[in-house]
Amino acid sequence: MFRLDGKIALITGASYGIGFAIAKGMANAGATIVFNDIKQELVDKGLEAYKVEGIEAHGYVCDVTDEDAVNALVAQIEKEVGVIDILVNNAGIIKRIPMTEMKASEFRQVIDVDLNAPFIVSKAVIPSMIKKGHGKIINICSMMSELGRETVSAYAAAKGGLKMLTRNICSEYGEYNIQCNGIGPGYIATPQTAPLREIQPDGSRHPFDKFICAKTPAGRWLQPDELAGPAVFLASEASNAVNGHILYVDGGILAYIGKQP
Ligand code: NAP
Ligand code: GCO
Repeated sequence: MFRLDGKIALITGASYGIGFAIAKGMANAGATIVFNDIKQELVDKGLEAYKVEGIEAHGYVCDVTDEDAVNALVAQIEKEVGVIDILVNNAGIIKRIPMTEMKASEFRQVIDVDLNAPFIVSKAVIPSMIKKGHGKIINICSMMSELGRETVSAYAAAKGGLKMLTRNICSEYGEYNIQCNGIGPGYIATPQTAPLREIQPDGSRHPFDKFICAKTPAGRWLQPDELAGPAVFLASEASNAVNGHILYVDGGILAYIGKQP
């Protein structure tokens, strides 16, 4: 029941990072992998990286915030690959700026990629999922779907909204055998969090690196590949009765007060 053979999975923003790791896991479970990125050079790099893993992926250039481009992408995928069975709304950005110093345009940009785009892409794939009689949508949420912290106001607002968009897609389309769930990763070692792990000029660890390790019961950053199993579960028949759920894959951060300094 955990296999994805015969299923077509679109993972947005999956040339590298969490999307790439989730795509690898889904490919190993039998899915056909389709991904997009904003730049052709990144799509090409991604195709190479999938090939190294023995995965013949399908890559497309598409900005997920552009509704016309997304609708054209889904039509092209349906023509060239087939109807999308599994959608992972993974593409995302973050801007770490104190709120009172953040421009409204910067706030809007984060909301556009992290919240508006999952709406746009989900809206584009749901009609064919309804026709096909099933579908799986997985939204990549965050610790910031539940918690705030300094400098990430736009990101937290977007990821909090994404949690409720997940629940609303579940509510509105569950009757068509479409399950929409979220994955809430903890702190994962990817390019997006690299600035939080930079070695300081004096050779010491970044204060945030030490902070996160104290907040994670296992005392470490998580790896992208640790998200693959939960994603395969939510993409498979094994989760057909799971809907509107945010599965936190955080190593226990949300359960833990943190190690005493
Ligand atoms: P990442 O390394 O920054 O990768 C993000 C990917 O999304 C990149 O391939 C990026 O492409 C793509 N992307 C950004 N804007 C796009 C757009 N408008 N259209 C298409 N693709 C776009 O991030 P990550 O750490 O893998 O995170 C992936 C997802 O997990 C994000 O939604 C993030 O918020 C979430 N998340 C991350 C963590 C973590 O600790 N890393 C934890 C919780 C949740 P470009 O390179 O061209 O920009
Ligand atoms: C940050 C980090 C986090 C992670 C992730 C945690 O600046 O706090 O980037 O937001 O990306 O979302 O779940």
